[in-house]
Amino acid sequence: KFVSARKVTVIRAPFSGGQGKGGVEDGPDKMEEFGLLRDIAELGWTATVDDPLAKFDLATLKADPSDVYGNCKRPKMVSDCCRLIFDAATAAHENKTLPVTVGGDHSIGMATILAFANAHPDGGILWIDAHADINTPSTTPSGNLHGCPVAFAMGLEEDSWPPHFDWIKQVKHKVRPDRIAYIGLRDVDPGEKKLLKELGIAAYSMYHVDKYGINKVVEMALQRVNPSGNKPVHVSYDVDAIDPLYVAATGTPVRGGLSLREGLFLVEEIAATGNLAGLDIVEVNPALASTETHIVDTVNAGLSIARCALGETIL
Ligand code: NNH
Ligand code: MN
Ligand code: MN
Ligand code: MN
Repeated sequence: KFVSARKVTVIRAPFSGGQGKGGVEDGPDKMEEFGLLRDIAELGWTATVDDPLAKFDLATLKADPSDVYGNCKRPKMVSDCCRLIFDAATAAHENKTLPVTVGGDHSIGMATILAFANAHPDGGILWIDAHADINTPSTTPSGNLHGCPVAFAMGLEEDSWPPHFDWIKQVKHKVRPDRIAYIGLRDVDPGEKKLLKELGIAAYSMYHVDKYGINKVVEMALQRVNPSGNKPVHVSYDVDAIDPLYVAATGTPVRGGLSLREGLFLVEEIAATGNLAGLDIVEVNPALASTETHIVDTVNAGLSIARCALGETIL
């Protein structure tokens, strides 16, 4: 419908400047090593790979101590990289392909959901995460921009932004608060709670998953962001939404998360609507594993998310 002829654009985002830990930049390599492109082809999709950050020396950029603004860490690096990912995702939407952006940390979500909203102003976004990632430069407790992408894509509290992000102010269609819903939340900062309430954003935490079950939660979330049921949907999937039992190799694990099946079910359910028009898989950090099994489990969970999104079913 929104994607023609089963075409995927894999956007590589080996980016770690949105947070302090090393290793998350190896996410795309590991996902490819474990068979991402093979899996995509086996499901009958044709993939083109885009590597918008290839021209940057990311390690040197990350090490630049002058790239700070107030409490925000690496605003120039995050902005420059996000701008290229925004362009890559925008091109993917224009070409009617399905952008599958592989991180990297979640700061790149500001680029992918902004590109999606700008290309599909009536589309809906599901943010699957233990965290709400809606801190602004004035509320962020850490200064890590991977905790802020939703706020940037919505244009919240623009006066507090580092000037590097001025380009976002020129983007015509921002993410609207009534077109995004969260699933999996269990670690939300005080400033974020306030924003979620004030803006009336649909947020389904682990409490709601326990209370209603994942099936009902997905149904309610889709009803909020895509009430007509016929608009495109973007899924921004932070693998830390899934419990660290299954996804240990990630930067900010929080216990009490989605089971692996709940985490895959929700993507299976969205795929079944035929409305999926964008996907991010982020925060796979192979360096944070304490055993080889952690790496295998985490990367395979990321691959399973991709396969379910592209229509794989058990039977
Ligand atoms: N909320 C915290 C912050 O803003 C943690 C964000 N970490 C994430 N987000 N992994 O998904 O720093
Ligand atoms: Mn599109
Ligand atoms: Mn996140
Ligand atoms: Mn998270």
